[in-house]
Parts: sequence; structure tokens; C-alpha cells
Amino acid sequence: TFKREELMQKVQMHMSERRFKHVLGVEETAIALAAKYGASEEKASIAALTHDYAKERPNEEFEMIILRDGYDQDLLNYGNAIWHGLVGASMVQRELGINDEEILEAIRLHTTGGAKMSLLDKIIYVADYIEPGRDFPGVKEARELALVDLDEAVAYETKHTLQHLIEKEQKIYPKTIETYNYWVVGKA
Ligand code: DGI
Ligand code: FE
Ligand code: FE
Ligand code: FE
Repeated sequence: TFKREELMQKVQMHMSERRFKHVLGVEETAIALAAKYGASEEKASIAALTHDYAKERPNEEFEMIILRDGYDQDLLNYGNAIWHGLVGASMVQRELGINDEEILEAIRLHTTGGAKMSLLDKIIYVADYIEPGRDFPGVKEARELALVDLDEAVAYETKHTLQHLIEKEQKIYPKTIETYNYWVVGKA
């Protein structure tokens, strides 16, 4: 199918075995969700395979790109957790030649979500959270919700991720708050 084998190989080269296993779990989950909710399974596969492509890049590389390519300089106050998707999408585009804007946006939003999310964005955001390799309190409930109502799964993930970050006194990226306000508090 398309250039899946080639893409898999390029992705695998850039990460640990453990992370690659996670990526394959996200792909399997994203394809299943795409089938269930009527999104493109091919786009789900490509976005899932590449969502963490940049996760093991050094901070200096992200900082250089943020300084050079017109990103909001406030991004420099965050770290790999926020950079690897949002900025990593530009590496996926340049290095893997993926120019599909729907796929690139799903990669950009996969960690923080956003008030505005396409079906593909939601699928990747949720698949990343519930793939078979994930094991944390609440993952079972998240998996059940994903089979019933994708928006409910987005809300559940958002709320629990934010709770976890606050518990650990981590800096909250504004987009994460935006996602919480929209999907958890209300869409009004
Ligand atoms: O890359 P993964 O581990 O598969 O998962 P991810 O990209 O969804 O999340 C990466 C990390 O980012 C995870 O530990 C949660 C964290 N995160 C999500 N939103 C925020 C955040 N970290 C900070 N500091 N601030 C956020 O707003
Ligand atoms: Fe990630
Ligand atoms: Fe995630
Ligand atoms: Fe991931």
C-alpha cells in the first residue's frame, strides 16, 4: 500500500525500538478508528507512522528551527513534549516529503489537540493515547469511549492529561488550555 514499507523504514531509523512499537500501535489503532468513523485509512496510517518522527531530535535542532522559521518565539519556553509534533511536522514535510496538509495538521496537533480538530486530528490524538502498548489508570475507559463517541474520547483524554500535568507541576501550553476549554468545558 502506497509507500508504507518505505515510510516505516525511514521512521524506524529515527527512533528506539520501544518508540517504534508505540508508533505501530498508534497506526493499528488509527486505522481502526478511521474505518469506524469514516476517515481515510491511508491518511490515518501515514499520520500515525510519522506523528512521533521528530521525538528523538536534540533540543538544539528544534530551537534553531523555531528561531529561523517564523514560529511564535514563546515556543522556546517549552520543550520536546510540545515541539516534537508542532515543529516536528515541518521535519516530516521536508525530510519525508509528506505535503498533505491534513496529515501535517494531525501531526502538529497530536500532543495538545486544539479547539478546531478535523476527524483525522481527533483520530491521531486519541489513537496516540489508547494504542495497545499504553498502560495507565483510565486507559480502559478511554478505549471504551473511543469505540462509542470519538468526541467524548477527546474530552476524556484532554481532561486526564491536564490533570496529570498539573499534578506534576508541568508548564501548560496555551493550546492545551484551549483544547480543555472547548472539549471539556463546552463547545458553546
Ligand atoms: O509523544 P507521546 O509520548 O506518544 O505522546 P504525546 O505527544 O501525546 O505527549 C508527549 C508528552 O507531552 C506527554 O508526556 C504529555 C505532554 N504534554 C501534553 N500537553 C502538554 C504536555 N507537556 C507540557 N509541559 N505542557 C502541555 O501543555
Ligand atoms: Fe507524541
Ligand atoms: Fe497524545
Ligand atoms: Fe505518540
